[in-house]
Amino acid sequence: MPYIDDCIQMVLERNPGEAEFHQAVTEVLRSLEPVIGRHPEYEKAGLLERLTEPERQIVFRVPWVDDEGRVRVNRGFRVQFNSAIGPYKGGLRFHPTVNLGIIKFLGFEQIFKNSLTGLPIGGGKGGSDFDPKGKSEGEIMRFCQSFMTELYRHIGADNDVPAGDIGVGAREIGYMYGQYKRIRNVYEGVLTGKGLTYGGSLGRKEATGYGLVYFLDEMVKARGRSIKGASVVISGSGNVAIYAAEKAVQLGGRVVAMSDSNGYIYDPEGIRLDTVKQLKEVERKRIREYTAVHPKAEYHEGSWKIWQVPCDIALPCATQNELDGVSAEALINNGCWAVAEGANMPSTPEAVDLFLGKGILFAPGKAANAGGVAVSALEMSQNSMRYSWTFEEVDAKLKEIMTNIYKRASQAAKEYGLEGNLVAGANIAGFLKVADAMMSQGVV
Ligand code: NDP
Ligand code: 2IT
Repeated sequence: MPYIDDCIQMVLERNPGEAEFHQAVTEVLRSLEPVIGRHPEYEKAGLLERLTEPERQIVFRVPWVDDEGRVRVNRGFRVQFNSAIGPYKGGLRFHPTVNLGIIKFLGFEQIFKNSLTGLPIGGGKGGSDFDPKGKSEGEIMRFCQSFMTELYRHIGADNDVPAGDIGVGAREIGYMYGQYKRIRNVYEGVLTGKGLTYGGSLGRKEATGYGLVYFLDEMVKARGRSIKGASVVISGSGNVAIYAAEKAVQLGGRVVAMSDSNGYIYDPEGIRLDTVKQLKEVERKRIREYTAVHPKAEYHEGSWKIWQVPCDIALPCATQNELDGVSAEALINNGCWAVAEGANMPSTPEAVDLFLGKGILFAPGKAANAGGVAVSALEMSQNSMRYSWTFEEVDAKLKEIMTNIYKRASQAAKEYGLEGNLVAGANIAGFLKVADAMMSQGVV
């Protein structure tokens, strides 16, 4: 379709060198062809040109002093991508691979994900190329304070509400929240994923992983299958991976492998999550240490090799493009029948094509990992009300939201003649709400 081809071409030319952003935009725009076919008015309104250009991009210097007294300089980012349906909302990522293209891909995905939740949140993302690994508590705190000393002027409870992502958890959110409050002298829900003593929501820590498995459960049930008795491989051992594993086990699955960026552990009897939590959440150690506690388990170098472990269900929960065509083939040949993405864009386009082509049940990240941002939106609601819900109340809402996302995505796929294709369904369903809001609000 010429309009879509032209828009993709324009994005590639205007954003040179931003491979992940190109990848995310190309996937979404291609899947919108049937929608644009039915809505010629979108072209006249320049809707896709506006949707692919962030409303605002902020890049800033983050100077801080390390424990040796040396001055270090990192780069900070906040991309406020789309506010058609609500204040910008999306995480902050601290990882050495962060650059503007990565933040733009994540911010772009966030628009559709947030729309799918049914809650009033726009799309944004931010972060820094700061590497938290090997830094002292003091260095982490000083970095977070410096980061917020610039970011505070661009965000606010009704304007832009960041949260965590890779390398940003409750500890970093706490330091950033403290600094925001100190500078602005207001006590407001400007960040989500906060600690429970200062405005955090019960269930936020678990939300992305639990939500992923609630979505997976809906998807497999619709095909008459079950998580019960299934072997599950989960990449990563961070926030998303740990709570995906916990919920998968609660629903009768057996998690046999988990990883970090160095390698993976394999425990055919089922990975002991209490050990993983202790190693990762408390001691901040490498996953290989697991075998010191459980000598019968194996450790293998090379995180990507985790996809060679035979399993029924694969849950990529580490990072973008961690599962390529070769890994997808290995999974399929070993009998894997369902894949649900906890990470953002973990499967390469080749891998996605293979899964869809071979009839593997496939849940794309922007639908399946939306539970985290959904509970973030519930945290915003609780902060506005100055009230908090119980864990059970939040969990029940999360489950309902994930079920509704599954319904929306599968319904949209069906409506546009792509039954069973949740990639297209999620993109279309997420897009339609944002498109309608943008059309109503005029050329802005
Ligand atoms: P964490 O920082 O808690 O954990 C990240 C995990 O992924 C770690 O085990 C890390 O290993 C591994 N990892 C990171 N980068 C790489 C890499 N380049 N190669 C291999 N492994 C890597 O982050 P989260 O669990 O919060 O985030 C994981 C994914 O989920 C990300 O894609 C994020 O965008 C997405 N996501 C997160 C949400 C949330 O609420 N937190 C919500 C929705 C999506 P190591 O320790 O070795 O770096
Ligand atoms: O990718 C994501 O959805 C997140 N990192 C969570 C964002 C949020 O605002 O909770």
